[in-house]
Amino acid sequence: MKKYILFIVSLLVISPNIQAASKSEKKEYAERVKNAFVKGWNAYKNYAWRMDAVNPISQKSHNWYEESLLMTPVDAFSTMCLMGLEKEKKEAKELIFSKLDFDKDMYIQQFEIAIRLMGGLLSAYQLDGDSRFLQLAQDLGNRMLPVFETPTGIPYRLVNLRTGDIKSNITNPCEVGSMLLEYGMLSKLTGNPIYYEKCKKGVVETFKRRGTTGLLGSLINCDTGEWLDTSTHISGGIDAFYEYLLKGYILFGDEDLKKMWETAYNGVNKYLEDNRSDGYWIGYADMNDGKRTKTWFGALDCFWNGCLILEGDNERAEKLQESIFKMWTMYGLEPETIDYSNMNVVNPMYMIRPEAIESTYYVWKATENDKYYQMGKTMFESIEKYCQVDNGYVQIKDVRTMEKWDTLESFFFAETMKYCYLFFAPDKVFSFDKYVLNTEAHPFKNVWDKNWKGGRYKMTRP
Ligand code: DMJ
Repeated sequence: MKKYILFIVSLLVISPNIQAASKSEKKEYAERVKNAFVKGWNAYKNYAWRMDAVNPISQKSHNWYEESLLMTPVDAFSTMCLMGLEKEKKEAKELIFSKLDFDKDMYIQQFEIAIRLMGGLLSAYQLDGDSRFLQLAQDLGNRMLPVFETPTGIPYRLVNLRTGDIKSNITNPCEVGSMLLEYGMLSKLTGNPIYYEKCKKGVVETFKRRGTTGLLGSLINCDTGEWLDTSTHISGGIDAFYEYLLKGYILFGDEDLKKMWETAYNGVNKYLEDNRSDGYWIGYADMNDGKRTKTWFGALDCFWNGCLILEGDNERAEKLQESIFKMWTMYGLEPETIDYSNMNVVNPMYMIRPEAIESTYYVWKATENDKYYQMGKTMFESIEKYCQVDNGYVQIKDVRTMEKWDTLESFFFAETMKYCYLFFAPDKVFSFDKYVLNTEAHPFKNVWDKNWKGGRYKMTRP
């Protein structure tokens, strides 16, 4: 009894210190993440100002297309808002409002521009309040709408921003549906339903053509609606189609999306998950017979854990998180793709992608288990260690050698740094009760429904 009382007393004495230590640690790490973000931003400012993206080592820059669309500043802005970086916000805003112009005679990839630019502008409007962000988003939305004018309603991949001409009629589910959140937000915030309606039609038409597994293939012809590749998986090319069914339901309350999500979720659990003695993974199969075709898993696939958590499936998410962390720690940074049957590297690069960190963040928030907070810390530390150069951050060509790759994607600012920051940020900065994160981690808020119950679908805590 005496021992027990001593134990309780010691806990009472120790726990305020633990509390205080973790508070000061969080403060310190929050500052470190902000500094990392600013270091990357300074590289953009010094070597790539007015361009799309920076190459920090060679001190050069590049654009995605013939002319710049200010990819980095637009993608970075919502993170600046969450981090409270007033100086950087001012710099980005001045640049965006003086230089961003979508009246350009060039073809752009509609889906990438929607998630990064339209998503970034809509979120900037909600976080900052300046209506010029919304005007820019609407101008962009109007210029991209012609992609939906196809025989099936399944959008083409490319659109000319000035002429509205469209091309590239072979597409994948991701480029069909992974802008439903952005077009939906544009409809809600402008009061014009056309954006959501057009985009949803493409989603429904594609989903109607799903295989007997309930899942989608990898390549589809927009004119005929025929599949050209029936390989199904949750990786790049399909991934955010499913993510947006669930998040679209959470944000807009559209029951059609919920039904489609549930079909896809059941299909993944039945045909793609691989519950092995050496770990839980999600692989590839054929969309019609459900037969396993590949035992590959990669950096992009980690997004699935956010969906599992929002679905309330903590059990699967925690199992997948173990595998994700195993993949991350094999070399110190995750490879782009591995074969989980033998843990061989299929694609060795690390593009400074966010999905593994995003997954860890969702699992940590849902379970409140400190081990996931520790994983988040490890992931940030490895980016600091391997991706940092004197004047910024870069990607990695091969995680086995850590050879650097002199380029920095805009999602470093939009996502990778944002998820790192959220582990350490004060609670008031972000909450799933307030926001749904688009696939580029831009926070979207439901401001049209007073009864909205928050960003959670079922997210459960133990
Ligand atoms: C981002 O542009 C988005 O997260 C997208 O959904 C997938 N690819 C990158 C990050 O890896």
